[in-house]
Amino acid sequence: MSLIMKSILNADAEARYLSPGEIDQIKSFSMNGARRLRLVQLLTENRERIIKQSGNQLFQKRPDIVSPGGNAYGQEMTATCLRDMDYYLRLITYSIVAGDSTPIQEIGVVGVREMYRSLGTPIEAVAESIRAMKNVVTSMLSSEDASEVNSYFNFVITAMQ
Ligand SMILES: CCC1=C(C)/C(=C/C2=NC(=C\c3[nH]c(/C=C4\NC(=O)[C@H](C)[C@H]4CC)c(C)c3CCC(=O)O)/C(CCC(=O)O)=C2C)NC1=O
Repeated sequence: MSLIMKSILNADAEARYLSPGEIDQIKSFSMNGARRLRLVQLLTENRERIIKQSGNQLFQKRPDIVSPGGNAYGQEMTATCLRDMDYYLRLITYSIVAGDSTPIQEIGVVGVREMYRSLGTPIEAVAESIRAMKNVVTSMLSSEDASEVNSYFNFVITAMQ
């Protein structure tokens, strides 16, 4: 949920106006909005390149997953693996817009261990794929922009450890 909705719901639950602290938080959130949207636009426009490059990094680091017996072995499974990476990049763009990790948490993290266990997918390799995307994205951004975006990549990586 966005900071604005959260503040409104909290205030309304107590039938009060927004507090000065809440207004300050919403102010900095709004002032930062153009930057967040610019980042989302950049990631969205470059998603194919980001997935391709980070997929290559992953498969170089973990050749076992695309070798016979590996979970992403074969064209179809490799494509599904890249699709999962694209899912996570998409969820990260939602969280950048919202300025909040809740979208990733609710759509991509809750139950993820059980899901990958049941698919026979090594979750540490999925975490490695997120790390590869983080590296590729970081190389495209200023350090200030990278730190905003990296917190969400880190959130996913930590949840998979
Ligand atoms: C948006 C939230 C969301 C997520 C996260 C998601 C993941 C997801 N990944 C799946 C499969 C899969 N996921 C992978 C991914 C990988 N295998 C590896 O070895 C690599 C480490 C990794 C790529 C980085 C593979 C290979 C499959 C197919 C497994 C199979 O069919 O046996 C499946 C099973 C159904 C399907 O094939 O679509 C789901 C539900 N679905 C969702 O809706």
